[in-house]
Amino acid sequence: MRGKLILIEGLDRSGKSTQAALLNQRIANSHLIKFPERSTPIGQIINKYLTDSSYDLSDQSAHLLFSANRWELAKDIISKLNNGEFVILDRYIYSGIAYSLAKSKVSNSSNEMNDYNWLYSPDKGLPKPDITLFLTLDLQELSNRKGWGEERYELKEFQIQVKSCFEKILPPNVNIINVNNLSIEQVEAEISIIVTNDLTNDDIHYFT
Ligand code: NYM
Ligand code: MG
Repeated sequence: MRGKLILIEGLDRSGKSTQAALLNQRIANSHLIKFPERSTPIGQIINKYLTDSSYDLSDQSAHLLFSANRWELAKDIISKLNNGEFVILDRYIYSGIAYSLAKSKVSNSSNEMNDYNWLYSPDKGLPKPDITLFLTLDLQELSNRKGWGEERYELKEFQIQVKSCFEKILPPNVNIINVNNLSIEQVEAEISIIVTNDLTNDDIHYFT
């Protein structure tokens, strides 16, 4: 039986990485992959872009690099799934589309950055998650959360755009969890129910 691909997407400061790590601990035989994966050749460029505000890339280049970073790991993900291992993703193609789309809302950017099909097409062919979760926060709570400001995109005003862009582009079968008033343990329990209810056995799916 192949392993499952489980994606946890969410707003910055929604507790996404904490939950991805907890789920990874709980499932035997699973691997956690966080995107961007900053250690690869392309990941190193992305890391510089995110952490060094004087290192500028065109919006299109940055978008394509985030996708290329997923392609750097695609083979590895597929082979793990075929080996019966679970793979838990912390961010994936929906972050790619939502952040780029949000950029186009806050600046006068080019047509491509506002074009869903253009933004989506480099990710076509990547393995598609069996389960997609999205951790969201109310706008008020988003504004209250601490810890903004270290990296590119970590601005409250920008995050409000990101939230609305995610809401436009998430797939119909996404499991949305509003984490506003929930403890880490409560979110963990909700995720656990969704994941265990959804383990049918079929072939790996791909984005088309
Ligand atoms: N990000 C992440 C993108 O803009 N496009 C993508 O495809 C992905 C995977 O990287 N603010 C952005 C969202 C985050 C930033 O991610 C770094 P993290 O999870 O904070 O390390
Ligand atoms: Mg971050």
